[in-house]
Amino acid sequence: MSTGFFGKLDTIPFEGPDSTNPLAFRHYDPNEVVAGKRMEDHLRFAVCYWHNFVWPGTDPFGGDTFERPWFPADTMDLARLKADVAFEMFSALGVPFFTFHDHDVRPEGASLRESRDRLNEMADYLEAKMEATGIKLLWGTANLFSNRRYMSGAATNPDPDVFAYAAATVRDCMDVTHRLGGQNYVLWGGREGYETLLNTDLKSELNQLGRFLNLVVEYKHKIGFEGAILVEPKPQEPSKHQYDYDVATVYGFLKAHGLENEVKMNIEQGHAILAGHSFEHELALAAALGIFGSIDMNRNDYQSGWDTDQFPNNVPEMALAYYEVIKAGGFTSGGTNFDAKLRRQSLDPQDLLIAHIGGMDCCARGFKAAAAMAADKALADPVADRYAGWKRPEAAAMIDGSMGLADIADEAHGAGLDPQPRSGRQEALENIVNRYV
Ligand code: XLS
Ligand code: NI
Ligand code: NI
Repeated sequence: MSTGFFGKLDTIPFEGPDSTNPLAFRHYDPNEVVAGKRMEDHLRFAVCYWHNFVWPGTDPFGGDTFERPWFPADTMDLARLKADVAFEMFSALGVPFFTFHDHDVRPEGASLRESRDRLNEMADYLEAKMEATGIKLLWGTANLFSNRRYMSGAATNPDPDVFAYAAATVRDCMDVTHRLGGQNYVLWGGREGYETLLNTDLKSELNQLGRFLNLVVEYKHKIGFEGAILVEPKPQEPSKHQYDYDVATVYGFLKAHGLENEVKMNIEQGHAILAGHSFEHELALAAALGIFGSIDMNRNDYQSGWDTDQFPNNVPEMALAYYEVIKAGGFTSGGTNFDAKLRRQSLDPQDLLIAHIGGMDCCARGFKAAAAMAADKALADPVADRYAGWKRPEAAAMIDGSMGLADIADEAHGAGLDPQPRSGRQEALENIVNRYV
C-alpha cells in the first residue's frame, strides 16, 4: 500500500531526448547497451537515505524548511514510515541501489545496546523491502559525527571510551551491511581531524585512526564480508582539518598502516573541489594507485567554499569524470551514488524525484560521451603517441632498475643527447573532447 507521500506515483519512464515530461528520463535508459553492457550495469546508481529523508532543510542561519510526515523520526513507527517512502522513491526511479548510515534508518536508542537493537530491527524491515523491490545495498556506513559525543572525533578522540563506542557502532553497522548483502562498507571521517593543533596530539590521533581502520579490515575478513572497505576523502568540514584530506593523503596513510591492498576510495566530486582538485584528478590518481572504488556524484558550488552537495548538472565535467572511471575498468563493487540534497527552498515531494531524474540523465549523457571517446581512442591514441618513447628498450631500462644514475649519465653523454620539445596540443585535445560532449 502506498504512503501517498508522492501522490500518485508511477515508475519513471524513459521517453527520449524530445520529451518535455518532467517525470521522465530523456537520456537514461537502463536497458540501452553501450560498449557491450546495459547502462544500468555501467552506472550502478544509488540514492542516499540521509539527504533525502533525514535532512530537514536547515542551514547555519535557519531551521527546518521541509515538513515531512515522518519528522522527527524519533520513533520506530516513524522510522518505518520513512523507509516506506524511501523505497517508494527508489522504486519509482528504478535505481538498483541505495546507501544509508545506521543513524538514518533508526532512531538513536537510550543506550549503545538499544541503538544496536533498533538498527537490527530496522534491518529486518529494510531486508523485506529489498526483497520485495529487488533494490540492493551499495554501501552502509556509520554516522560517527552527529552526536555530541563525537565532537572531538570518533577513532581520533582523545577519550578512548569514544574510540570504543565508535568501534562498537561500526561493528554493528558492518554486521547489518553484511546481512543486507552490501557491496561495500564506507568510512567517511568527518570529525577525524582537528579544530586546533593547540589541543591536539596529532601523532596519537593518526595512530588511533590507523588502528581503527585495521580493526575494520580484520573484522571484514573475520565475518567473510566480500565487499570493499572504502574511505571517502574530504579535506575539511566539519573539522577544520581532516586527516583523510584527499586521495594522495589517504594513500600515504594506508601505506603507513599496511592497508593499501585492503582499502579503496569512495571519491566525491564536491570533496575533490574542496581539496583544490578536479574530480577527474582524484579519480585518475586513485586508479593509478590501484585504489579506485566508487563515487559520490554530488557537486559543489565553485564559489561557496563548503560542501553544497548539489545534484550534478555539468555534463562536460561529468564526461571527463566517467572517462576516468572507464579507463579504470569501470565499477566493480562501486557505483554512482547521489549523496546529493535539494536546495532548501525545493519543498515539494516532486522536487526529490525531479532532482534525481535530472542527475541520472546528466550521468547518462556524460557516460555516453565518455564511452564514445574511449571507444574511438580519441584521447588514448594521442596520449600513447606522446609517451611512445618509453617503449624503447633503453628508456625502459632507466625505469626497471637495470641502470643506475651513472649508467644513464654515461649513455646520455655518449649519445650527445639534445631533446627537442614537442607540442602538448592541449587546445587540439580540448577540441576533440568538445566533439563528444
Ligand atoms: C559528507 C560525506 C558523507 C558520506 C557518508 O560530506 O559526503 O555524506 O558520503 O558519510
Ligand atoms: Ni560530502
Ligand atoms: Ni559523500
